[in-house]
Amino acid sequence: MADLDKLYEAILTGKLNVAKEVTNEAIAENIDPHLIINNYMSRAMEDIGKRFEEGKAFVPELLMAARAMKGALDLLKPQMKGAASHSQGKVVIGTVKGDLHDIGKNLVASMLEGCGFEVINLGTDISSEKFINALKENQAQILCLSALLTTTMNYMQEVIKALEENGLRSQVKVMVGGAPVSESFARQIGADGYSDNANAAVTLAKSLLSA
Ligand code: B12
Repeated sequence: MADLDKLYEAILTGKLNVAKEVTNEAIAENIDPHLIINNYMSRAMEDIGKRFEEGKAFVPELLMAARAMKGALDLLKPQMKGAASHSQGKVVIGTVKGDLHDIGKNLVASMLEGCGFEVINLGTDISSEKFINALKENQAQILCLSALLTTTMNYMQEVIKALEENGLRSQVKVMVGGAPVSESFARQIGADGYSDNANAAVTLAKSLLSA
């Protein structure tokens, strides 16, 4: 039996190999990837975040945890594909300029992919020009913007402005998220939707496209 508490512990303490080992065991046992991510992996990242905020963990520990999280998530990604038989729509996603946090954004991307969306994941530190080019190139219907810093969240508004300037605003639904982002901030900058977790992001994406 895969010991998922060991997976939680491995991410919390940044042990990549143990995290991968337990994840592979869980995959072999057909355990639902969403359960693994929501109940164990995300919880470990939340808890290392709390430790960091309390001064009990430091940047190297965060990086190790992030690496273990990413390693385990990469193994689970293919398990989440193929649930839907046809594409739900195209999504361009990225973390905005100046911001290097990508764990939450990658979770959102994986959940969307797992639920049948085609996802173009641009990475981190993405300028409005890059977002616009990717939207045009892929004719995507949804743009997902992530920011984890209070200093970078304002850049989301610049991206929305750039959409307007490029005549794309009416064709693209904009979803925003990340720890400092809120529903009221989303409304204030003119986004179409906000969610504080990856599961709700999928529901939101579906409802925006059916609206
Ligand atoms: C891990 C981490 C790092 C790692 C990032 C590794 C990586 N590859 O991502 C490293 C060590 C690199 C890092 C660096 C820094 N960090 Co940091 N980091 C964190 C930490 C502890 C956890 C973030 C995380 O991964 N959470 C887990 C994921 C799953 O949650 P999430 O990102 O919130 O995503 C969920 C939702 O928000 C939502 N979501 C996210 N994006 C989107 C997008 C859409 C469209 C939708 C719908 C939903 C959605 O769904 C996700 C999944 O459920 C946070 C603390 C915290 N509690 O958030 C600090 C934190 C964000 N960091 C902080 C700081 C200050 C920094 C640094 C400036 C530190 C420094 N002095 O160098 C640098 C900045 C580097 C940069 N330019 O970006 C501060 C920000 C403070 C602020 N008010 O701005 C925080 C809050 C810590 C703190 N309390 O001081 N950090």
